[in-house]
Amino acid sequence: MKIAIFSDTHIGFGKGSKRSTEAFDQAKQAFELALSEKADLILLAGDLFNEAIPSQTAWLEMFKLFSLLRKSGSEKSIVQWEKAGKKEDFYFSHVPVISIAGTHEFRSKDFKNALEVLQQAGCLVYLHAATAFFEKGGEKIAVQGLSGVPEKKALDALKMWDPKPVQGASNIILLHQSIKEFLPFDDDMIASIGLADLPSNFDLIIDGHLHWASDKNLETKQFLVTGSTVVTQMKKLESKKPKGVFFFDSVSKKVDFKQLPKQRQFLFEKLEFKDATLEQIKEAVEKKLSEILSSSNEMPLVKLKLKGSLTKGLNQANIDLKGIYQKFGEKSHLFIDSNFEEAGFKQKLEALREAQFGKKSVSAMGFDVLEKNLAETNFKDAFDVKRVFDLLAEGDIDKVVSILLEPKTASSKP
Ligand SMILES: [Mn+2]
Repeated sequence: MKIAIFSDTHIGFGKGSKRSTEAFDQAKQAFELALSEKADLILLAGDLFNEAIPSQTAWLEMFKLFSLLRKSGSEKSIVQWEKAGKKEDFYFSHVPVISIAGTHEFRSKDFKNALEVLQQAGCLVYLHAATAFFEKGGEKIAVQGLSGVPEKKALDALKMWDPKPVQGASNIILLHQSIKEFLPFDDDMIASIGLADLPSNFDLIIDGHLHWASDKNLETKQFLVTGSTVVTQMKKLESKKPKGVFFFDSVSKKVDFKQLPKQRQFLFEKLEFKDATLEQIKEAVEKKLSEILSSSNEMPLVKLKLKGSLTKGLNQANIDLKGIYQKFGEKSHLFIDSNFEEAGFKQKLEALREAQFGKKSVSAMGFDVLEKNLAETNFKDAFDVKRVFDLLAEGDIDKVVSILLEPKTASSKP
């Protein structure tokens, strides 16, 4: 079988900005590639949507993507879903799709997530600590998936889930978590799973979440990071890897990559200064931008990182680059990130690290603050913080009170 694999389409990303159609345009190309390559099955590794509660526009775009599959049609097929002894059959009249939810779709157990809605709409089969079986031409594929969970709980969730390969099938795992080896620093809040924690003896382990693609053949496992289909985080690594779709051949076990035919170019450059004046900075920035934009595609994303030291008396707040934004803003989506050394450097570093989390919603930031404050008390996981937070956000005070009053039980299964 030929299996198309992609993830992190982030439908709804860039809402209200000049880039509002980009997530859809590039996701559409990924769906079209899966169709033109005649994939027998599509696997998605989460963050289909950019928001846990997508807007009507985002829903409309998502359904447009699935109607592309419906239009192209295929023979009728069944995907069997199985979780802890429970079974259900899902019927497809287009190429079947199996997906997990990502961190962007994560909702605590009192609420339904967007993937459950897509499943009921007949678009896909949704997995969370569950397995999906698909058979075609005498071949059987077993896909086991764990949807994205908060990073610090991820290792425990993986251990509790403990998937085992199914005999007589090609075995694939779908995850949506950070992996320690792929991050520049060690922090359990950001990644608790390392490559050694991943189960062995599967034909392929697929991970969404990290937005730059990577295909690694490890001794006992083949590990594939799908990357996103749209640039959202603007990390340096994202500028090095094109966006696209992977194809897994279940017989040869080989993975192939096909690039999206038309994708927004992303250019990332670093400029380093020593005791620089404002004029020197402006001059160097202009020169660099003229140089890289002379040979770029239409309206590329450009991120410039400025670092080093400033001349005496000049500080970061005085670096006014408005004129540069005006001059180059018509030819590019320009982002200049200046991070010069000065007093309070440590706090700056901390802020930068926080920013690494990417664009967060106000409620996600609120939740982080709450978690951090609780970590400094002797609260010790007395209740499920995310669950209580979500219920409070929805105004369900009665349920919150009953959770806070109920005696603590063993932590629930993923
Ligand atoms: Mn993502």
